[in-house]
Amino acid sequence: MTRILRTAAAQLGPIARDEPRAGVVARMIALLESAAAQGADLVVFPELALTTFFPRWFMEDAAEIDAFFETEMPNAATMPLFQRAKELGVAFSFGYAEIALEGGTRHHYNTAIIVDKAGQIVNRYRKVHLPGHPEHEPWRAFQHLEKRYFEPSPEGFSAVETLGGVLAQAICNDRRWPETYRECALRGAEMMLIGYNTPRHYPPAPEHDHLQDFHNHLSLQAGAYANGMWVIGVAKAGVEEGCDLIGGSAIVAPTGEIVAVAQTLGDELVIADCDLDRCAEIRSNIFDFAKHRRPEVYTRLTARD
Ligand code: CDV
Repeated sequence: MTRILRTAAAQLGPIARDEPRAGVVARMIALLESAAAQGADLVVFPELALTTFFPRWFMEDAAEIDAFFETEMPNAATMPLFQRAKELGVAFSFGYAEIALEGGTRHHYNTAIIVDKAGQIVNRYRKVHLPGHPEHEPWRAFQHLEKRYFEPSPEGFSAVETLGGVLAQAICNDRRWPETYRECALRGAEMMLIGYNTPRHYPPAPEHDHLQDFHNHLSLQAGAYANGMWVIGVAKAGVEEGCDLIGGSAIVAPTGEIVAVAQTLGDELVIADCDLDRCAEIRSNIFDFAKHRRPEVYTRLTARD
């Protein structure tokens, strides 16, 4: 029996600061319906898919900040997406800003979930690697305040058995870290779902701005190849509130080859048939972990110093 997941990377174009969630969800449903009409099993949306990328602004007012967060999922705004996907029998994933009440304390996370074809949330991942800075840095053309608005995940990575395979999630900056893919691969993941918001301009090192698209695909392709897994990279793209976000949403095979890639910087589907059994092409060969890995000499990888 083949294990082919027809997967759609559902790239989103810019979302304005004042665009209501209902408008964004309507755009997501349009992409979902188009993907379903093309036989997709799984539709993957980007990081912080429901709102504009708000960490670009310095804010001090808690209510103003919390307005970008969701306190429950699904909620009134996203329920139409959950319902339509269930009617169509399509699984999906998306990122959002989460407020979680844990032990009587409110926590803020940059979160992504996987929802199966029956409409159940089967995986919830909170971003591990939070880039940026915690305080206002007015010298920047725009802020990147993820370290101010979010806490890093306390639980780390997870892999879930669903859709006949094993799926894992990461969020944006996580994709640049080789540890992300290896940790998930060791947990059995055969496909990584990774949404991102990546500005073309990186204020601390503007000399690398022209390399943003290259570094994006380099990271996705290297992660896929060195771990023998499918990688679905999905952008929020285009000029959002004056900030130029890269596109380049891509589906990468376990060989590291890009099999489908976005052509625009707007709402766009990138679709490919992902045969999960192809992971063995790499994992039973050059990266056969059981045969060739040497964890006993990798002692620095989990040590603090
Ligand atoms: N949303 C992100 O995590 N963006 C970061 C940038 C800005 C450093 C990224 O790695 O793409």
